[in-house]
Amino acid sequence: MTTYEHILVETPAAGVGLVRLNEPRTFNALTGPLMHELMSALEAFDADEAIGCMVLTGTPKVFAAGADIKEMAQATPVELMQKAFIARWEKLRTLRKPVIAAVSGYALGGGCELALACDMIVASETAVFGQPEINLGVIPGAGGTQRLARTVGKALAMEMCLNDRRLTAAEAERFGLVNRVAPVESYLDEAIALAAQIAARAPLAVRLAKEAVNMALETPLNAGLAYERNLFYALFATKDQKEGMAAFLEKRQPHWSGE
Ligand code: DAK
Repeated sequence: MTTYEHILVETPAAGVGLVRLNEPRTFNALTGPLMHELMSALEAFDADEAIGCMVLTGTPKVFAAGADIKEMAQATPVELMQKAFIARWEKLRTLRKPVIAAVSGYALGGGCELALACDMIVASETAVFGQPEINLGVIPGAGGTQRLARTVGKALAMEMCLNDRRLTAAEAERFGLVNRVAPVESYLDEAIALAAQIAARAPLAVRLAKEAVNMALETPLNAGLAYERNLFYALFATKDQKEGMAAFLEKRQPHWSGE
């Protein structure tokens, strides 16, 4: 397995690829080199047939405190618009397999946006979600305003982005930002267990289900329904559809081939 400087990579359960952000001294500030490694590791898992679901985590104390303020402080618009900076973040959207964020401690700024860009979030009781960019004289730039407005609604998104309102784990669960909250001792195990369950399912159906749910955020209902229907039809070309339905009728467990 490739070794990295800023992250740790492992496969803690069958079918699960785990990436840990590993710069605790700077609260996992999302530097260019760290983002480059993170995206490379996620892309490698995405391309690995043995992996069905990924988990992205930090340490129990901090998920990530945002983009590296030192790196950004003197940047010009032209530098920020340079392909590598944007492209690194955009890659997350191109992953076909699901990614679960396991968040404990601070998820601030780009750290909150990174979690929001994942498909699900399992939080520890100590998790704090916030967009404090307003304190730096800027606004979120990696999806915070858009994804928060779509998940927690306009009222709370406004408060978070305009006035640095931070959400506790319990609030994040209440407002639909996270899937579940667990004690700090077990949140990562819960995220890995959830990922293992998903990884054991029919891989193509999982990928298309992710694609269809994401499409709901991109299109009007009519177009989304048509998109979903076409993906549904397409799955009837897979061996796993035949296997899944045969297994049901024969009252046995299905054996997925991923074909
Ligand atoms: N960047 C750089 N260093 C950071 C950092 C950050 N975001 N957050 C923390 N650190 C560093 C601190 O500088 C300190 O380093 P030393 O002084 O020890 O060398 C160390 O981590 C510990 O921090 P503190 O001493 O401040 O520790 P505290 O426990 O007192 O506070 C904190 C922890 C996380 C609450 C605090 O450090 C904090 O508020 N951090 C900044 C949070 C923040 O403002 N985040 C938003 C950054 S802006 C885009 C993509 C991404 C973005 C934008 C566009 N595109 C693709 C277009 C993202 C932007 C952002 O995230």
